[in-house]
Amino acid sequence: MLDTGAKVTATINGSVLTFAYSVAAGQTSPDLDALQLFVPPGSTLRDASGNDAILTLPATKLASMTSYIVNPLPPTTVSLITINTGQPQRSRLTQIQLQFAVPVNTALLTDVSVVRSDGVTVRTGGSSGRVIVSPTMGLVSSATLTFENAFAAPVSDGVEYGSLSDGRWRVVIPYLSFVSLDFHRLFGDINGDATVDGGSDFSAFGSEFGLSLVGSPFDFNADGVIDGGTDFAAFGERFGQSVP
Ligand SMILES: [Ca+2]
Ligand SMILES: [Ca+2]
Repeated sequence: MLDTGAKVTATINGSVLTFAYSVAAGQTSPDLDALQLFVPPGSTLRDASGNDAILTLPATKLASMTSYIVNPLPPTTVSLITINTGQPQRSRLTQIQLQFAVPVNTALLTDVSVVRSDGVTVRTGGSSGRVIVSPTMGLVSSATLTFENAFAAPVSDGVEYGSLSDGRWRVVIPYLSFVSLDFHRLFGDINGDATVDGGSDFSAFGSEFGLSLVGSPFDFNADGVIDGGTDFAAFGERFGQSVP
């Protein structure tokens, strides 16, 4: 099994195993690698003394010995980035959608990072804040990024209750040669002008205060209620402030 998703069949000639790999449509790899060796069920592979073949991959991997690039994606692959499904609010930043100019195998999007201007990084497989790419596999024309913390922790430097934390961020995907423009998150900023102000933001908060609302941008701790303890306190802390 290769990292393009291809399964390669070996042919045996005496003591030599030969693998032939033909690139199929949609297969890409920034550095071709072998992920797994296996013998099909019902088959055996033994040496002349009857010992089963060792099916662990050598420590020196294919990718570290060679640099075969399969169908490199153009740097223009990401054609559009949409934050919060296009809503202006940056009070809770819970979703980023990427559109692709050519189909992308999302199983290969293992290096997606969202990086804050001070260096805090939320990444796929991160040990603290994590990016979740959806769908997890398949050739697609768009993918959605959401955020969580390792071990189901509610808060980390980068992710608070499913939203990126306050600050200026950018999406970085080396595999697609992509770095986005900056965008911000500031809890309380309902009109997306990077300030929590008395006009639109405060009056919008007031109109939801005390209500039970699923997915409200004013629900700081995402518990379904806009309350005085957590949510209003978080709003008050930021009142009059701007994203640097
Ligand atoms: Ca505002
Ligand atoms: Ca709440």
